Amino acid sequence: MAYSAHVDTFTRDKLPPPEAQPEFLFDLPELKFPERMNCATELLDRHVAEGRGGRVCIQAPKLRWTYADLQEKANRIANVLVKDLGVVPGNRVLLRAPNNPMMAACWFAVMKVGAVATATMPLLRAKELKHVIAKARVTHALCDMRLAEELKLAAAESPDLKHIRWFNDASADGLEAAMAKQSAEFSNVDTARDDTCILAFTSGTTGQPKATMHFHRDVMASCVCWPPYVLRPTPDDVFMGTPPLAFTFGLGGLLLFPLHIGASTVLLEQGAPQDLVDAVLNYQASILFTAPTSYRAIAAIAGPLRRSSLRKCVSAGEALPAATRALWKEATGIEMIDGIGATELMHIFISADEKEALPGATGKVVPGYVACVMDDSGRPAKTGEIGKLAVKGPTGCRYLADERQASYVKNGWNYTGDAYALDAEGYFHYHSRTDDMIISAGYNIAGPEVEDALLRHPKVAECGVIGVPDEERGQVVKAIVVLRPGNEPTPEAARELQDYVKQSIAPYKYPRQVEFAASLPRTETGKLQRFRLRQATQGETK
Ligand code: 3UK
Repeated sequence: MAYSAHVDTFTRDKLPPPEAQPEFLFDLPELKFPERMNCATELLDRHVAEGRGGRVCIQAPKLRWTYADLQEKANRIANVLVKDLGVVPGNRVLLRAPNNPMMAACWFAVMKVGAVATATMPLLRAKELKHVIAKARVTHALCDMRLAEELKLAAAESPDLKHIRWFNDASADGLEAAMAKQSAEFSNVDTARDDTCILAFTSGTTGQPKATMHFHRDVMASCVCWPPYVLRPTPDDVFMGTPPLAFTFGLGGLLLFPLHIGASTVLLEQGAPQDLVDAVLNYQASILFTAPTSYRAIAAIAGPLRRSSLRKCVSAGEALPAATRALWKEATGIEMIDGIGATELMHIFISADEKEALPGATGKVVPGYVACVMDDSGRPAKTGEIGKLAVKGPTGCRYLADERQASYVKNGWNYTGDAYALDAEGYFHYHSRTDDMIISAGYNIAGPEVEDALLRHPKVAECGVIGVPDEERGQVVKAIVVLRPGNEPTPEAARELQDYVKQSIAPYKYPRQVEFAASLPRTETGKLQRFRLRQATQGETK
């Protein structure tokens, strides 16, 4: 067996068998990694070693850390993990905090000791945390004191989790006090490029969340594909955004990519629209990462961002409606960078920069990856034909001991579960999740297309479109609409929206049912939970 630094071999033992794994591609010269590498050395220590220790690395309210500061914190935490808590390489360390500098320092400490970071979404409750702890066989946890309650409940029922340290905690037994007693030096564990270093749980809109496994080389691969080829940041950029660090969209965009290039990042615990606008201006942020709905909400108050420091805006997590792209451009003058990524593939693999952006399309395949739209028999579909998106590249799906591996990976391809069409220019056009396609009276209708039409109506703040069972047509299109303030949810308003859709797209796609709601159910990562909209409909008495 190849070299591994893991003493605790749990993650290696739980890898899917080779034949169930996707094919990995390392054609780009930047992807020829050495056999041994530790991503913390590459992303953090390298900058200090090369004389950039004095550059700003992380900012947060009332705080500014240089690269040398972050290295010192991470080293002290690494020493606490090894010397006080007995962590050995390969152990799973749960991390739990809002996006803040200590969370980032803890993440690097886990990399440095050769352990496996298992970051959890701040909103998870004890029951969900218990599942994560059991599935990942978590032995240690570092947790922001303000999120202690649910973790304490989960820990009480999790015999494997024996050591917890709380941070952002001034008490004598808090992590900060323990750090003060430790050395600021640490020699990173010499991990193998294919030692697992993170377990990222999928948001799990249905069924139990799956744990995806990523190696040190996957972390680095995510830094050398999409960022330099599509985002093209510079060391003077200031990164900012809302996705949690526990979500690989946030981990990459707000921690890995800025550090890889020696730029700086602003970590914010609050991501409401006004917080973000204020923060962009206060910190002179130049690159923003958030989800489509958030851009839509910010657009209403984005006036001050026009001609500000902001120059690049990245949208991911769900499809970017052309209507939202247009709204943002009108408000700020900035053409957004859309990109589809997945927890299974670590980060973005189809995208277009601000110059290549094509409204309504996600973009082209990112260098390092290949992508294909497959028909039902697993052969490439014809140009323009809707099929299943399949992807291969330097990263790919490895579920930890999960039989659902076989439905994500087939014949070496990663099937993301999205219905796409590829045009003659190489642009990939998103239609819907494959299991969300609405079939009404024999027509295939993609909810997001109807949503895009509705979002163009001035009364519509947000909407979700689903198929609901119908005796005559199989399914009918139903829209759940959140109106902008000042508009009444009347039958006339519903008719107005229906007529509006009929005039902008093929009339058979119009929502035969329109329901008004005060808000829509979304995941912590900004995804619309269509299954909850469908459940709500099934619960109704007709
Ligand atoms: C959907 C999109 C259309 C799509 C993610 C960037 O979202 C991320 O990961 P998840 O595992 O979800 C993956 C699924 O989300 N999706 C994401 N982005 C887009 N659909 N256009 C988009 N731009 O269904 C995909 O299969 O939560 C995104 C980086 C890292 C990520 N983990």
